[in-house]
Amino acid sequence: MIEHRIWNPAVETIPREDLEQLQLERLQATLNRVHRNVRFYRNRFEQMGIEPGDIRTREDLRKIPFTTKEDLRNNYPYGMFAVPLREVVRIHSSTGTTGKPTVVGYTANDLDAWSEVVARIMTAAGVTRDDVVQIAFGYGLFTGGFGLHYGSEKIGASVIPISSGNTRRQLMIMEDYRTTALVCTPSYAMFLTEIMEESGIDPERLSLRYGLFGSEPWSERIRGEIESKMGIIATDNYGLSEVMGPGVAGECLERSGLHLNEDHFIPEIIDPDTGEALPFGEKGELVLTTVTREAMPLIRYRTRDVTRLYLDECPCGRTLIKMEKVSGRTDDMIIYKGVNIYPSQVEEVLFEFEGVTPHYQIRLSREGALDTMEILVEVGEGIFFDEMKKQKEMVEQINDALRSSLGVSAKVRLVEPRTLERFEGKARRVVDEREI
Ligand code: DLL
Repeated sequence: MIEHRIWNPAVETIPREDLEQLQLERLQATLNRVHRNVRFYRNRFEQMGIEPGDIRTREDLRKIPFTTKEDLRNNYPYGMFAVPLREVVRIHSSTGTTGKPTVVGYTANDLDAWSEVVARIMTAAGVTRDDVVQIAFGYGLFTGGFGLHYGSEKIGASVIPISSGNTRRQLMIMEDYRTTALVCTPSYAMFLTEIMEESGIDPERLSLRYGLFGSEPWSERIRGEIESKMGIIATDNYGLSEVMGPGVAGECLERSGLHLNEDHFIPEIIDPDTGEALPFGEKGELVLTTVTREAMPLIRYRTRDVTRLYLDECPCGRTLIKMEKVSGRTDDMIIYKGVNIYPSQVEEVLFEFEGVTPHYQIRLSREGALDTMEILVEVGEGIFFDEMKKQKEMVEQINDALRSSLGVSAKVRLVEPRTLERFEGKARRVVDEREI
């Protein structure tokens, strides 16, 4: 029997009707606030001929156009703020790879709300005040470190704010300080397990019980590996800087979907191509509206993350809606010879093969007018030292499997154990060298 704990039962087990009422009230207040204080939204409402009072139901919300990352960039740095800067007590920024980053502001109340939602996901994942939590997310403009930090302190756990990197030191501290809960990206957890193996650290020597991983997509296979190599229960948690940071949703110990903190965020699922709402339960792009934020409320923000929402009777007792593990981002989609491919689809095919490690890289390049896709696959020692003939057979089998599942062929190359790059933060699986 799993023992489930709930941080804020009044909200997390709220009857759905009451929740919907609460959401609508908070939505009204948010719409009034942005209408009054954010020029971007006021202009939008005027263009559409909408007053905040016209939005009375969840369906009405669909009348309001989406907010996109582009909108945030156009209003760089503080144009989306709904309060004067003197009310803002913290500033974070999203990890933009191109162009200007997006700026995110928090009032003192926003920081309280943030700690509250993170306290919920941590409790759902098994952490209590008796735990020693090692936070190996970067501390800085990235929301991972600070977000998890204040949530952990709120529940009264002993927090080790070690930040990311310096892997051997992480392991020494993990052992000596008797860390019971590890918080980082799944990629970094994988890397830690490798260094554990290399340095002969037996998980039995550690006190670890829980791992809370997020900030990037990860498959069930990776979950299985981390759990068995570290001897822990690994849960997934989700969030994004633009709408707050970590704490938007998190798995309970059932590990069957992430409970979304709906009293703070209203989720919708849309067709990423048409922007139309999809029928409940279908997979598409997640759109979030914040209903409690003061400094930077966002209405119908397009996350670009692909998932599905559903309601079930979770044995943990939470009534909050569930979100399936995010499988990837719409903008991670590779268009190769006219075919749309997600890295997670490639991963699924690769992981079917025994001897393939969870490390791979997809490289796209252009030779003349021709696009080429090469997939580097790191294999275990057993395979690598096999005779050439066996390796060739494996390459052919992977090629066939990729062709039948994706409809395109790629050049597969097996590479030696521990040769592909490892990551302390989010992994980068695709290297696209084609000129656009
Ligand atoms: O990654 C916030 C965060 C920190 C979440 C720590 C969880 C733990 P950004 O850097 O703005 O913020 O990146 C947000 O990361 O839109 C997703 O594409 C991806 N992402 C975050 N969590 C997950 C997850 C933080 N559990 C972007 N599964 C999001 C899959 C995730 N993708």
